[in-house]
Amino acid sequence: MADKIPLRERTRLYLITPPRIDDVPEFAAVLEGALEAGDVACLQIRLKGEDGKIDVAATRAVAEAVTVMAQAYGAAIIINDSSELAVELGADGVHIGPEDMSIKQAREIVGTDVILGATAKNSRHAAMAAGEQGADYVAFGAFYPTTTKAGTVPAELELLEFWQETMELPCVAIGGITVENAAPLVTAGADFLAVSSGVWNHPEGAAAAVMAFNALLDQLQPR
Ligand code: TZP
Ligand code: MG
Repeated sequence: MADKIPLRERTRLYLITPPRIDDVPEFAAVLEGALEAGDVACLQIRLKGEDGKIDVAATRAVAEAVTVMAQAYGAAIIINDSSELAVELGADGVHIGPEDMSIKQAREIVGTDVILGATAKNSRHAAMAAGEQGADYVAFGAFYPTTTKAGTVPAELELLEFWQETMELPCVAIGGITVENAAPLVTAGADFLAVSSGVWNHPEGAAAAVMAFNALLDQLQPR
């Protein structure tokens, strides 16, 4: 009997913090409940100030409150925007967009042991360039409308299909993802689903959302 073609690994959940966290201990407790509820690959700490730039103090406060706990559940901590802060905080990774710095520069700052993620929006060219410069994953989106980030561009499912069929580098789908609309992204080829409001604003709470996402991901046949 011919060997079966190995399937890619099951799609995993990639959490992004809510855009603002006023009560850090309360957030840490909600996060712990969510991590207890099912598999979460990582938490990206994405907190910006009024100017749209990283809120360093808030990012530091949340990282200090949740890193050890999240890592105990096997979830990596990824810092948005700042390679320097990711290094200073001993984070597992950093996520860089085109307005932050080049992926090459980011890799030089964080070294080889830190996960480096790159925003690729709806561009396979940007994603390939990021891969060549040393990114460990690329993020495509926004697949659905979102109020969490302004100025997103729409991305199509075909981008995930193309990437999964032709590239080794893992891809993350992002933008307005909920338990209800996630399935096509998984079957199209997303290795990770990056979700903010679909978890934190879930009507039954974040833990229920993580449980429901995992039930869905367990059941879907990856491409
Ligand atoms: N990048 C593209 S869409 C988005 C980011 C950071 C926001 C993701 O948040 P949500 O609430 O899951 O749409
Ligand atoms: Mg950024």
